[in-house]
Amino acid sequence: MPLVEINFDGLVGPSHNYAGLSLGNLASASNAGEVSYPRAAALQGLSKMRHNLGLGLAQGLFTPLPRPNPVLLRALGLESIDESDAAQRRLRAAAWSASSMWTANAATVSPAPDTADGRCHLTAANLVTMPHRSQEWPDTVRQLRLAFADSTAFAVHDAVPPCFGDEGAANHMRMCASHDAPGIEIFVYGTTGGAFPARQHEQASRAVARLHGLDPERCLFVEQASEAIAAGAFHNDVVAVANERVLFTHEQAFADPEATYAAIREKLPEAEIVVVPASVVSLGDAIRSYLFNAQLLTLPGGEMGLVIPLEAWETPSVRGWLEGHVASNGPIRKVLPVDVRQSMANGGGPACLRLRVVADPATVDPRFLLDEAKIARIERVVEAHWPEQIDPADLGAESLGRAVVSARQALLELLEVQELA
Ligand code: SUG
Repeated sequence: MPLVEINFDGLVGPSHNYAGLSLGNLASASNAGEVSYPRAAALQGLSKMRHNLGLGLAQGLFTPLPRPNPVLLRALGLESIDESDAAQRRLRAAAWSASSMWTANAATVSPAPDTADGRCHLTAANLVTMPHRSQEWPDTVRQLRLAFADSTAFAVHDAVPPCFGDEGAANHMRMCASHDAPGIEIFVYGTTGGAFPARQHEQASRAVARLHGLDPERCLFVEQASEAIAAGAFHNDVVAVANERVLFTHEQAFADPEATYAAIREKLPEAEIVVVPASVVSLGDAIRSYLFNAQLLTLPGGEMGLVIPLEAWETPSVRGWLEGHVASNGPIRKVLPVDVRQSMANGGGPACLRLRVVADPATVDPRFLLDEAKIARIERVVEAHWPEQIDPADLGAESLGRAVVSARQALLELLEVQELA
């Protein structure tokens, strides 16, 4: 079986809530304190998975991580907390976060054709910039080692040391003639100093490239525009997305756009770079609507489709640009809006919800791969066990904690992945 792109979506966990934990993520900040709907959120995610499977694409799933996280609470001395202390309540909320749903931040992936040893390499992301995300990687790496246990096909690395922040695939793009051909890998880092933290450190990107055995001649290290970070693009995948020979980007994504495009064209002459000008879609509209946090996918017929959030379709400047692009015969031939509003309200669009792995599906543990029937069975578990709603003020309630733990347990049983319990 040839190498294909498999999208591994993170299932929205039963503790999904809006605690406003992500500085620099405008959606998370503006929805802080709102009531969330974990059951509806997980069903929205599953219906995106079914949608993409229905396009004829390979689809996988990662399970939510253990929440509330007893390891974090114990390590912080917060097994019981002082309810009058806002800082303690915030740390407790971190231990309840369902943020592992955004699997674009789970790891950086270099497929086999790019690496020195001909295996697909994955490095879990340390996510150190945000406390609620920094707890993810040890559990993520366990899951990656289970899903990609075939060591003839995969190498799974621990996260790089926490002195250098790493946000995984959200700050990494791969371009190639076709998924199974050798590609160029583009690492996008930020520099600190603006109003909001730059989460990806250049040295983390360079470490990942070395660990994966990439050819330095086929790597680019590119700086993200500081205006983009200041405007709320806390990850590069909020302002740019690549697929095979196409880079789809906002004009203000990179610190030096022209030099970036030239370097890409030099390394990949067939590259097609589609730039959306700020005069047509402002950086603000791009970030609010998540136009670029889209899945740019090669459909089975060979043409490309763009899976966008409904919010993008509902933004007049964005819709106008997309309609014009499709009418002008640009490389994106189909626009496919999906409803992931519950995730969007925390800053996670369709592209955040998935980790792309180019591999032969036969080498992946089948428990992590989906078909229509399995999606239907997961939906039944979600309907029966996921809380209908969570008010962030309820985080910490014992009965809610028990419900969240047993909901995840029901999923692990269904998928027969008890090793992750
Ligand atoms: O890290 N939101 C996530 C969204 C991640 C989006 N991922 C990509 N762009 N690839 C984040 O900021 C919200 C948490 C909260 O407020 O409860 C949050 O973590």
